[in-house]
Amino acid sequence: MVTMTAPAALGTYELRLLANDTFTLIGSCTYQVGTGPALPLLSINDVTVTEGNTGTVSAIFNVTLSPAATGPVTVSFATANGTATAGSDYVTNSGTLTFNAGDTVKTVTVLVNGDTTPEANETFFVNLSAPAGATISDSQGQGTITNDDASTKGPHPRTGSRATCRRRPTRRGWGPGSTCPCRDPRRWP
Ligand SMILES: [Ca+2]
Ligand SMILES: [Ca+2]
Ligand SMILES: [Ca+2]
Repeated sequence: MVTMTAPAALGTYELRLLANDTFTLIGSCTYQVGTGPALPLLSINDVTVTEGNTGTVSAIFNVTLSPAATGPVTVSFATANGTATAGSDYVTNSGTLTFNAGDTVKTVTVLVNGDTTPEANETFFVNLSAPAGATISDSQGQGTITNDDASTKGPHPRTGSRATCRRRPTRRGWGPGSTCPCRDPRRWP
């Protein structure tokens, strides 16, 4: 038996067998050093949902495998905060997707919590990692939560924002001539 180490450079090579005493060519064959067939690609899309005021709304992400594989493909997924916060704005989700032979699309559902709090539009992410049987071409889906709550408060005296002030009035009340007692614009959400 002959064991050979393949050359590092890709290409076509010829293997020759020579007689030990006369260096006469006894036989030869060609062989190819290559990368093998390319793995299929995984990607995830971006999703926008309107927040709602109660219960949850589903943000459904599509994870796409292209082209379809002939064997099983798996990939892990996990949510991550952007400006939105897990636990209050949306529900954390993570796990593993399995594509059987021929499957091209799997979904990841993230539950977005409704509320009546005036906020900016907020974002979170679904990240793909640890693929098996495929490579990742787009690892991050962005979820955008469109806020649908208008403020009932007047504009902030300094910033002009119409978002609700989270600070409570003191025992003396909100103070004369002002819709908000905030001295610090950073306290205005
Ligand atoms: Ca709402
Ligand atoms: Ca919210
Ligand atoms: Ca809101």
